[in-house]
Amino acid sequence: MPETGLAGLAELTQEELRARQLAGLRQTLRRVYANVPFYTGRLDKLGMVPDDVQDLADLARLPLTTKDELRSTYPFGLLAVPRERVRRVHASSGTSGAPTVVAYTERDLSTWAEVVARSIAAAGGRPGHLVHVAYGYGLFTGGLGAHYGAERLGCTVIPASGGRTSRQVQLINDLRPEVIMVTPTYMLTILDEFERQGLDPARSSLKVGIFGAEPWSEAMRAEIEARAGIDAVDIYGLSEVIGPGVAQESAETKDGLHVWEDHFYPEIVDPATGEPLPDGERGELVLTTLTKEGMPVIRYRTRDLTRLLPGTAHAPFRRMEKVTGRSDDMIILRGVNVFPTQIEDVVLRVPGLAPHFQLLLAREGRMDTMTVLVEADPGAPAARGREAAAEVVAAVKDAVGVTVAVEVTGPGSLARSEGKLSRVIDRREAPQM
Ligand code: DLL
Repeated sequence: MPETGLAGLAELTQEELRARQLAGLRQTLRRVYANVPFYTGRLDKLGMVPDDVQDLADLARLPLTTKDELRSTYPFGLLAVPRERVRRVHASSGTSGAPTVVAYTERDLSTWAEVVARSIAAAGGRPGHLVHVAYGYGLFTGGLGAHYGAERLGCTVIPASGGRTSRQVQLINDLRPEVIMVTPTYMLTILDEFERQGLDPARSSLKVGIFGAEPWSEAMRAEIEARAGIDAVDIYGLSEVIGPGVAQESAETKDGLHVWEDHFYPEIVDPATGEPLPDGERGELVLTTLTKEGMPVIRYRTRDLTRLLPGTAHAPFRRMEKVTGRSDDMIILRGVNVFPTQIEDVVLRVPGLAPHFQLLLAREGRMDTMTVLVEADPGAPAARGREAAAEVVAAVKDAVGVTVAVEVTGPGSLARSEGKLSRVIDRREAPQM
């Protein structure tokens, strides 16, 4: 692990880490019990006080917290400090209903910058590097989160934000950044723009891409690495917990993301029952903040599906496997669970297709159908389309176990991402009651 931002942490023993986590947990529980009626009520109902938590395993006695519960306290119901101590708010990217506002004290902003600085260092960024931030700036945590982390590491930040893709390419060419931080699907849009301008992105100054905010497959990693000539690594996070920088993959190993466990305590639970699962088993990630002041969360259900793996020789922090998808993104197609990343993994491996696709869900009679709309690669002969479509049908049947229709569309016909991309178009009506 690089020295910056991780000073002393690589040598931390498991015992020291667990002791630190327990101290952080107990302090967090005392803080929320004293200041947040929502949590006071929950502990009272269980007949518990914070000091009853004597061990990290006792955390599992507390109830899980859901997004709806955060919504129900909108906007400031979960603050554990007076509003005047809040230095900044962000809001999570809710698709419907009231958004959830999250709040940071001065110290929370500093913690956040620290975990993002660590993340950039683990990805291969170094002080003095130029970092091009093309995550959106604003209420979304991506832009400002990446920005202050890069500054904390001692990098020079290009705060490009999302959109205006031709200008993104110009900035990269002129300012020559080593690092780019952006969603993987917007990176594809930027790569297309390079090529549209007759430039080879593999010859750009970029060496590392730090991609997150949406699920992406190993095939997407291979596609981006080959076209951009960079190392593509995964950064994970969510607004409710802090933003980007909850977990980060190392550029050296690219084998799962180290959870910065001294600040965020991970558990995996069975998504159906909420019961804790042992490390190594797949389920839903649940996170508890250990050091946050403004809006700590206790056992927050992320809906993200993954599993926990042991730390490595580089760091004691457990790793989480690349997130395959959210439980709420899972499509149930004629009884088979399908994640958009599984389709991505197939589509990106079939020659003659561009890495741009959408999933169209419809209902014919009582049967749900899925059509994969995928663009032809502009360099492929027109006749290739039919063959490629048949190959996708066969590979999806083989890998996922379900039959889909595939329609190969013309280059440039599908919407491009400028941030988080929504791949699914759902034309099924609500089921008849
Ligand atoms: O997306 C924070 C972020 C910004 C992370 C930039 C990484 C980079 P939200 O808008 O609250 O926050 O969305 C959080 O996005 O629960 C996951 O479902 C998804 N997500 C975030 N990172 C990844 C990732 C930001 N690396 C939600 N892989 C999370 C898969 C991810 N999904």
